[in-house]
Amino acid sequence: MEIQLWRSILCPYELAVRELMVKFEHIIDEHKQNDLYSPIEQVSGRVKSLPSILEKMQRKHIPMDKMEEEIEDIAGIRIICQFEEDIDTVAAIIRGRSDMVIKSEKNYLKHIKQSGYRSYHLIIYYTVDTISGPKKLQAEIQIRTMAMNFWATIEHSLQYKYKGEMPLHVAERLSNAADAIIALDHEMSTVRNEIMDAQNSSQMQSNLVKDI
Ligand code: 0O2
Repeated sequence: MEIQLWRSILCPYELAVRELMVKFEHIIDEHKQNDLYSPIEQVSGRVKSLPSILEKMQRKHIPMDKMEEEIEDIAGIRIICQFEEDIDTVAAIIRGRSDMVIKSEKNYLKHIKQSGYRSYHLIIYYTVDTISGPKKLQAEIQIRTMAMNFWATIEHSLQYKYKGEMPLHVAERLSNAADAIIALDHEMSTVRNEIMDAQNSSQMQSNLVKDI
């Protein structure tokens, strides 16, 4: 298929990623402005690359006319939280929004993937306004802690390096690291209240300085 045609298909997804990032970043700002602890620490987003879309179509035998329906993560948003408890809060915020309609949810925190991967995934329907009118599309939102993100980033790079043929000793190390990440997240949760108090008071101080 012509590259120009692909560009026009992916263009609304670019818009969706940009809009969604602005909206989630605004949630951080609103919390800060109200001297509240933000359950969202950081947001990133991407449109799936064309080689990655083509690879998924081939791997899952997806025909072109079903591509947008079956590849749910063409638009991808990643939300990073400080604590595991924040993940539920963020999911609840998304469920309560009028501009994002939940299609499905996958809880890889309760059902940890065999690789050791942990994260909370939501597939949403989201409508963007294009020059041809409104377009309803899907986006995947991944919610995870900083620690989970650290593990997933390293594991993703290793998966890429070994192209699905990860040596056993590397897979074992990653599995040990995944256990350590679970322990770290639990340990951090026990000091969550202290950290939240410290952050709230430093946020209030910086707001006071801005007001002066
Ligand atoms: P990228 O580069 O992030 O886009 P599939 O996409 O076929 O693997 P499915 O059911 O469509 O599976 O989606 P799933 O498993 O709910 O989520 C897919 C995305 O979650 C992946 O996208 C990764 O971002 C992340 N993910 C899922 N499993 C793992 C894992 O074991 N390790 C890591 N590091 N990430 C994982 P992509 O397209 O693989 O990559």
